[in-house]
Formats: sequence, C-alpha cells, structure tokens
Amino acid sequence: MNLHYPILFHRHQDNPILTANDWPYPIHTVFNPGATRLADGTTLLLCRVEDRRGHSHFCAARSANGIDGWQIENTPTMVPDPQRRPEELWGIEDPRITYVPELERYAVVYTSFARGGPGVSLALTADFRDFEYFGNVMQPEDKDATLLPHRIGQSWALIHRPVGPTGAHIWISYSPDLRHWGSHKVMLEARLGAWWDANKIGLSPPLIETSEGWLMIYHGVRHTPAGCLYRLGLALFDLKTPEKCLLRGENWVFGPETPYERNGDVGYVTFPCGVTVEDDGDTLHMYYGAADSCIALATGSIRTLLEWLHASGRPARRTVDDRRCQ
Ligand code: BMA
Repeated sequence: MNLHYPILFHRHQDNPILTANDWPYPIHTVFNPGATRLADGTTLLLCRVEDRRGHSHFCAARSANGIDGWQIENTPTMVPDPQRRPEELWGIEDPRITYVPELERYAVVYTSFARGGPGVSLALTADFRDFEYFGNVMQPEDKDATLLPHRIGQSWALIHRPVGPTGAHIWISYSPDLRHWGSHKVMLEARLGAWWDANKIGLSPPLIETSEGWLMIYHGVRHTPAGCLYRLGLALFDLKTPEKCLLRGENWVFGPETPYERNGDVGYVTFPCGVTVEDDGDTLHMYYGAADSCIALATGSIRTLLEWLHASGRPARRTVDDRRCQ
C-alpha cells in the first residue's frame, strides 16, 4: 500500500467481524451481507451463507453498535424455495436492503441462481421474519441490484447489472408497481482497456442519498493472468435523474490488501453489499465480503468521499446506449 493515496475507508481492527466459526449451525462460509439500521438503531446484517453444497441462503445477524455483540439467528432467515420460485434452484446471493418509507417495508433485492444463470429477485418485509416474494424482476443474466428508497417522479427505480453483448455495465430501470420494469438506461459503464474497472462493474451497496446527489460505491473487476481483482470506486448521480452521472473517480478507493481479503475461496475480492449511516449523518459502516469467505467492516465519511469526488472526479462518458455511435 502506498501511503500517498488518501485512505477513504478504514478497516476495523477486529476484522473479520464475522466468520463461519461464529455460526450456530453448520455452514461453509459467510460473506457479502446486506445491511440496514432498524427503527431502534440496531444494525441488521442479512448475511449470505454458503453451505457445503455450494448453495447460498441468507441469515440475519443483529448488533446494537454494528461492530460486535452480533446475535445470529439460529436458523436461516431467507431460504431458496425452488418449488415456488424455480429461479432459486441453486440458491440466493448478495442481498441489498433499502428501507422504503412509502411502503413501510424493507426491500430486499438479491441474486437468484438457477439453470438460466443469475437473475434479480425482489422481496418486501417489515420485520425480516415474513417476506412477500415478487420473484424474478430482471431475467438472467443480471445481478448487483438495489431499489431506490423512494419514487423518482412517479416511478420506482431499480439499479442492476445485466450482461449483454456490449459488456457488463450498470443500468437503471423504472416501474409503476415494482413488477413491470422499463425505460432501461445505462448509468455507468465498465471502462475497458487497462483500467482497474475495465472488465465488469456492478453496484455494491445501495446508493447513499446526499444533498449533492446519489453517492454510489461500485465494484470494478479487472481480469489478470492470475485471476480477477475486485476493487471499489465512487460515482455521484443526479438526484432527480439518477442515470445522469455527475462525477466518477478515476482511481479505486478500496481493494484487497489484507490476508483475509487476499486468501479465501475466491482471493483478492472486497465485495460490500451493505452500508449504514451512523447517527451523526456522516459516518459510514461499510460491510463487505472478503475473499468470499468472511465478513469485514470498514468505516468512511460521506463528506470525505464527496470531497474526494469533487477533487478528482469528472462526468462519465456513456457510449453503450449512444444511438449516434455506429
Ligand atoms: C461476483 C458475485 C459475488 C462474488 C464475486 C467474487 O460475481 O457473484 O457474489 O463475491 O463474484 O467471487
């Protein structure tokens, strides 16, 4: 690590904060948790748990301070149900949680995995015990999805990462009812070439709403002869027109450096699906899967991330949906 680059996220000294050894029932690994703060301030992580078949389900862990003292449910919280939802045949992965005040529900958007490939599924819950399942809202191949917490104009907005002939870019789609989606638009593209986010990008935690715009922490993947590198970057989008990118940083801001991020089932992966904002309105707790094997915590500051974007970011170019490019 070169100390001349600013450190925007600070790893917690007790990382990893959750591992398979903490689980009350037999599991292989735990990683990529969604996160939210409940009405009483408790932090809830919806952890992706992988069993020894290789299939994943979700299990909730709760903590008063979001750091330690995790109370882990004794049984799985959300389980794949291929009888009712065939798209979950091989498991459910990578949940992102958004509280939606209009519905008085949390939206859990997750990857469902079956023969057709990974697709995007949605469920609503008030208490993380009972869930209303909407099934696949985006067909394969698609993942890395989240719902915005309120409508944009009249429409709900879903951010997701379909894979198509032009590559793996971040898109936004709109819906009047959470079931029928359209008005698909590209939000942010993989940069191609030799960039750190050249080969694939995807939303990581849900967007953070700030007075200056929607703040996005996204992952970028670079293929190397040794495998894939998963790192994180920042971008800012217009509040009223979220497909409009106001600023995108050039450098990555977080990546695999420690032994628990570099060694595991899939090494060199830092993959957050959840972020919470502490009571001061600025401090972020970013929860991430490390090497697809454990859960770690890094803290940051919204103000500092925005300052960094203003200092080093620039508006992003979009070419994938530019009808003038032949
Ligand atoms: C991505 C997702 C994540 C995983 C990462 C690294 O495509 O499937 O669940 O953490 O790959 O394996």
